[in-house]
Amino acid sequence: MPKIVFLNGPNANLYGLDPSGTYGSDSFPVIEQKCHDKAKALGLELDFLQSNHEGQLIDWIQAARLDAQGIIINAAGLTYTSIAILDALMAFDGPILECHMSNIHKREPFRHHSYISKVATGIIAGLGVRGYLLALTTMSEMVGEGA
Ligand code: DHK
Repeated sequence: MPKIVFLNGPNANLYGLDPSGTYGSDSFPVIEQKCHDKAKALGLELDFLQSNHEGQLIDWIQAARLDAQGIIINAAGLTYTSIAILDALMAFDGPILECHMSNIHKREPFRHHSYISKVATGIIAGLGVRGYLLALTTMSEMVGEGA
């Protein structure tokens, strides 16, 4: 069964609690459950992880080199600042999908440049939790037999 690591960066644990509704109304545990349900239906093993700490995210990316076939990542605010996360991702061999709940290109200019995009196989933004599920479906095709 292919293993996918789905990484969520700082403040993702607050999704659904933001009164502006930028990240939808689903709480982070609900999003996590939806992703696990989808992964199960697709026959994927899923590590769905969240940290507010850059180093922890880097450790998980490095660990993924050993036993994961793909990475999906929403590095949240670190998307725009972290060359260290970019470097860690560059050392990963499989497909990498960059995901954002919101359409970052519709938002403030400082959200328009992503370091992750330099290494991402593809990018999904603005589709909320649907984008996460789409990323899992796409990843399943990418890592599947004969993909
Ligand atoms: C999530 C965040 O927390 C922001 O820092 C990013 C991203 C956008 C999202 O849309 O999922 O700018």
